[in-house]
Parts: sequence; C-alpha cells; structure tokens
Amino acid sequence: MKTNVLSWIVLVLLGCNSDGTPPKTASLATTEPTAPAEPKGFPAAPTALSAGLKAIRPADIPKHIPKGLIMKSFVQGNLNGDDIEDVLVIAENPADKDAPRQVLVLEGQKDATLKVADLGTQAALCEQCGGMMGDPFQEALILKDNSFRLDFFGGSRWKWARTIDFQYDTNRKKWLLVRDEYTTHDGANIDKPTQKLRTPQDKGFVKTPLATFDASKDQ
Ligand SMILES: [Ca+2]
Repeated sequence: MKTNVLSWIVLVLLGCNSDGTPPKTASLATTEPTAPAEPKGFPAAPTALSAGLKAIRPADIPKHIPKGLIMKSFVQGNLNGDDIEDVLVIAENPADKDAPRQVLVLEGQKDATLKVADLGTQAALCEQCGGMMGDPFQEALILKDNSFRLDFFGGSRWKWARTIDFQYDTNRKKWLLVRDEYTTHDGANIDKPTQKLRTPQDKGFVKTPLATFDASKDQ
C-alpha cells in the first residue's frame, strides 16, 4: 500500500495521469505561428463562401463592368441565399484617382450567366482617399448571411480603418448597409484605438441602400 501511494505521488509530480499516460493537455500543445498582431477593435477577416454552389463563368464578369471603368477586385460567393454563385466587383476609373470606386453585385443565373442585381456608384473609397498610406482599399469579402464587407485603411502617423458591411434584403431584393465601423489609432500606440461603430441596433442607424450609399460622406 505504501508503495502504491509513493508511485501515485511520483506520477503526479511527473505530470502524468494515474494510469501512467501523459495528460491530454500536454499532448495537444502546438507550436503553430500566430498571426501578426492587429490593433484592438479590428474585425477578423472572414472568407468567401462558394462551397456547394452552382458555379458561374468568371469570364463573363468583364462584360458587366460599367463603360470607362476597369476591375479593381472581385470575389465569388453567395450574396442572395439561393444555390448559385454570385460575384462582387469593385470597379474604378483608371483616369481619375479621385473618383469613388463602384461596387457591383452580379447575381449568378441558372444558366451560369451573370446579371447586374445592384450597383453602388459611390460605395467604395477612391485611390487617393488614403492619405500618406496610399490607396486605402484593402479587400472585399463575401460573408455569411448574404452579406459582404469592404475594408479600407489609411492615414499617416494617425491611422484609420473603415469596415462597411452590406446585407441582402429579401423583400427589396437589394443590399443595405448593416455595419459601418470607423477606427482610429496612433501609429505609435496601437493598443488604444478609438472606435465609432454603427449597426442596426444603434438609434438612428439607417440601412442605406448600396445604390445611394456614399462612403466619403456617410460615416
Ligand atoms: Ca446566389
């Protein structure tokens, strides 16, 4: 009996279970690298969701770009809740870096073609709108729940970040503003951001349609 007690004490001191196996927490330890630190209050980057959707023909995208504009970025995913892939396009005027970028929602059709379902002519900030940091456009993402996100970043020592989300309204069959986040921070002290977040839960928040939203004013 005395020997058993001593064995148990030794196992505990060695960090093992009573049956001699190592503790599970020890075997699950990993050394995966961590992502670079971002200022507090910045959203995590979600991914586009295209798995399981009927595919469209990406080659058809350029024909829907408004005349005089070129495609800055595009992302594929589901933007309206059906089972067909859609495309979100950011388009810009290459001859006017002060002009707002346009945001197009291209709905995938049953025959794999695309149709312009919505257009925001002033929904994305211009190339010159980022201050000393240059072009403020970071990325466009398709999220869950038929919504998409536009991310911008700019400033000089004082940095700012803007996150704008639109979500599909099944009744109006249009995309409406559901989140507008504006964060600033001292580039020399990223732990103290100042955040201005607007969501539908806030008094006075208006779900502005993509078609009339002006990113340079509505914040
Ligand atoms: Ca769809």
